[in-house]
Amino acid sequence: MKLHEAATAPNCRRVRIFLAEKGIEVPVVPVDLGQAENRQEPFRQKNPMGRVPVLELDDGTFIAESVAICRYFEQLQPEPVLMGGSDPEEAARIEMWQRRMELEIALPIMQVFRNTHPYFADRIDQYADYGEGQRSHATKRLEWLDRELADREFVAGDAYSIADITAQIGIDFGRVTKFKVTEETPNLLRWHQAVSARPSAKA
Ligand SMILES: N[C@@H](CCC(=O)N[C@@H](CS)C(=O)NCC(=O)O)C(=O)O
Repeated sequence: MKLHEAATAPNCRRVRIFLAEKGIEVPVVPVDLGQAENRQEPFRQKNPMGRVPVLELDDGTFIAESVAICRYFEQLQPEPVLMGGSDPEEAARIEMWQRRMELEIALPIMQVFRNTHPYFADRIDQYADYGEGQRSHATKRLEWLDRELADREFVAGDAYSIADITAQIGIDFGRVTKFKVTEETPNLLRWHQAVSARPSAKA
């Protein structure tokens, strides 16, 4: 098994944190995003979308999409539970918050980068207005998440889960485009300090 990934990419970090929390080690194959290795053959045979991360299984199967890769490892090694165990209510609640963190926090922050940062200028069609709109959307959603975190320790409840990892990798990636968690959102700050203090945050 091998993980094709890039050190600076937030979706790759999501998988690395997930694996660190599970205590699973997987050999890594670095993909050079700077040289656009992911957008060319032979990488496109692994993932026609040209994106990292991609998990390569020993039988030659390729699994793309960071959450799908996390799901693979959750099934392979259920403990510690990060995506909900056999209890339907718990699994649905974690899925609900995972999707909210993906769609409302991480994705808008990544869209700010993709649409406004010079890194992507030669790689994709950029829409600066859309990027700035996503900044304002993400800022409002971070304020919403702050309110949500007023009465619970973690994003999906009392236990750490993939929803925390998704919010963490999105927010941390936001540093590149000047997002910062401050005292203005004290519950978010408390949560961010807690997840950042976990050993997995170094992944
Ligand atoms: N939905 C995909 C998104 C993958 C993705 O956007 N990967 C980024 C890195 S975080 C990438 O490959 N960017 C390079 C590019 O678009 O050229 C996932 O969760 O894995």
